[in-house]
Amino acid sequence: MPATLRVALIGPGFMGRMHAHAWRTAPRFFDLPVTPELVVLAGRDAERTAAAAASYGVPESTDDWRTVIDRSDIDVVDICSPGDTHAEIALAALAAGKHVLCEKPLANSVADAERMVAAAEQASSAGAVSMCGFSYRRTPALALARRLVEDGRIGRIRHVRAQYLQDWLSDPEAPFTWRLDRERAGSGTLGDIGAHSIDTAQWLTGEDIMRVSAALRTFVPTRPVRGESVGLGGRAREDAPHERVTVDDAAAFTASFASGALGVFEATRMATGHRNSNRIEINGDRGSIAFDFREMNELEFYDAADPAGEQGFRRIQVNEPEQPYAGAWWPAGHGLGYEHLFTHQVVDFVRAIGGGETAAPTFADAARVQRVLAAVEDSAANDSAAVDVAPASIEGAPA
Ligand code: SOE
Repeated sequence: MPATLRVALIGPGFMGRMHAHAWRTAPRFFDLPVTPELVVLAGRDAERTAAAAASYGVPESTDDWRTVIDRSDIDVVDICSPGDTHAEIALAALAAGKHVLCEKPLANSVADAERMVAAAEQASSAGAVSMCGFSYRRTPALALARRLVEDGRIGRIRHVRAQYLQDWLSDPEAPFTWRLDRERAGSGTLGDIGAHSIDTAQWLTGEDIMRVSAALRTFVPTRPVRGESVGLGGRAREDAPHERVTVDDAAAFTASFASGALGVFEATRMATGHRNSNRIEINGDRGSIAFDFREMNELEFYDAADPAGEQGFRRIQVNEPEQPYAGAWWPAGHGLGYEHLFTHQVVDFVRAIGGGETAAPTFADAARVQRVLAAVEDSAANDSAAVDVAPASIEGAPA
């Protein structure tokens, strides 16, 4: 194992900035088997990418991601660009023997996701590690929830209730972005944030979603294009040209898990007042867990074995050294934030590369989320008819 792990970051936007922060921070707080080093940032626009690289502390930049794949001094390709680029970049990087961290959702289609699974399987025999960035798995409170569920503390699972609520599109004059273009984003709210809920639910319960019945809505069918036409405060001028929204603004679906547990899921960017409320509650026959990202340092836990007269949800503050990730940070009770999830993600990824632990979610896990997304879209297009989640067609097969 070399002393450093040289990283190429693709995508200079919000996620690229977040990942850059994580790559820089991880070795300063956690013991890692190898030290990551950010080498180059790739983006479509040379000037913007160079400015982002300077601001994020990345020494080099390029407007052609292909050049980083060809470089023998790059060990890791970290993909933070829009969904329509994931498959092409990941396949090229894996073929070149790089380790790949890819933002969620894994791809824009099940077919692409499964090609990525096959490529990751093949590359893994040559030592390449791949992982999908479902970052909420790295919230200490959710990692603790998983431990409790795995240890049987809530017993047999009956209900999963997941809501991911945002409101940044509730204003009909909020400008068009690539996230509203099906070609680039694959789907809308469903794939962007609903995918997080699906992954979290399957991971926490250890169960697959087998069947869904869904409805999708696009409440605002066109939006003003960004730029000149958008005036002060980010609102459109009256004469602004509009672009058609080709994805969902909101998704709602019920789900059956493998054991027969019932799920109710809701994802929206139209829930006024909710900037980023990512909630999940799971009820088992021995207890419950409940989490809301707005209180990300806390987990609610109900234990039906508590003595009569003392029962009730207890609020566990997840900043103790005994709890996942927390010991590497501040003294107990001092709290963590959104950016810590990404630092933890880098830690787990680098440890997997160092040979210690499995890199999860694997591309196969993420492809399973993709198949649930496809089933939801299928059901919504068929008047909410129940749709079975398709089994993997090529999971684990060579490319
Ligand atoms: C969308 O607004 C977004 O940035 C998602 O893309 C992220 O995955 C989520 O963590 C926060 O919201």
